Amino acid sequence: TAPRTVLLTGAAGGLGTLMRELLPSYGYRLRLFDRLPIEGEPDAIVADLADREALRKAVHGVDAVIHLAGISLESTFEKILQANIEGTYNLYEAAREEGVRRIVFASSNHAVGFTPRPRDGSAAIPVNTPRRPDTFYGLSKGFGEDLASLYWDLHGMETVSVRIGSCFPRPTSVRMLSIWMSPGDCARLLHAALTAENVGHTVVYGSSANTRLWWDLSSARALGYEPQDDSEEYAAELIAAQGELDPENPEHAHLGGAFCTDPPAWPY
Ligand code: NAI
Ligand code: 15L
Repeated sequence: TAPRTVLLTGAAGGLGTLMRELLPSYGYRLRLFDRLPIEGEPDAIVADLADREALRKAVHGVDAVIHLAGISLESTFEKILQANIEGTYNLYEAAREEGVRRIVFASSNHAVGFTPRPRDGSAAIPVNTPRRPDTFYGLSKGFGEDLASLYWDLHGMETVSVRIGSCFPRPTSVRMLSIWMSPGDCARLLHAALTAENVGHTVVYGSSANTRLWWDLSSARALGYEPQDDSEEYAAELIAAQGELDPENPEHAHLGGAFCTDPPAWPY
């Protein structure tokens, strides 16, 4: 089949850069969008999510959108409001106006970050666990999920909201052993989210098949996602350097980790 054209917002960021490398091998033709220019990509659309006209042109003629753009750490409410809440609304409105049928939304584990982390033997966190945002950032991800739900019910636009754990080339903390998603598995999950039929609005957790997994991957697997990686190969080294998670340490008590105690700040 002909490659599908997909708009990738946030294409200049960490995850966007990894996905620019991996997604074309699935046959996608990517159109790139970010506030920042991307070296070697003169055709990328350089615009802010506040620019509705630019968004409208960006989504014109695409088959689907992968929406990664936004503030990816904690910030002031005003900045989160503009980039993540209004920005995501602007993207959905542009997509509606241009008839785009499918969006994959980069939600985050921080939408439910104050959920106690499962201890040994306790049940995995389900996708329908109550929202417990740990930051204004996490709150904005809950907004995005509900916006996606509204646009499905009202306008028939489908979304897969992926509550991403930690997607980086390798896990760098003991917490990440439970929620890490390898870049290869991320590309597999995005491909499944773009191609599965009749998703309506589906919420999934985004991670590899980690031995120490804290959540339920069944809704992701139901899309056809088959994770290939497991963080366990990094476990011995990380535990030797950092120790096991400490039940007495508040930073280790919840899914969101340090976002619940001392959230990392968005630098701009
Ligand atoms: P990042 O911060 O590296 O990339 C975000 C990109 O969005 C940047 O290139 C930035 O320039 C762009 N951006 C920010 N505000 C914008 C605006 N107003 N208009 C246009 N572009 C704007 O973040 P990363 O790690 O690549 O994450 C991508 C997405 O995935 C984010 O939405 C993040 O919240 C989400 N996510 C990522 C996780 C991870 O492990 N990398 C975990 C959970 C969620
Ligand atoms: C996120 O939502 C952030 O965007 C990412 O930078 C990581 O901090 C990740 O969560 C995490 O929880 O490790």
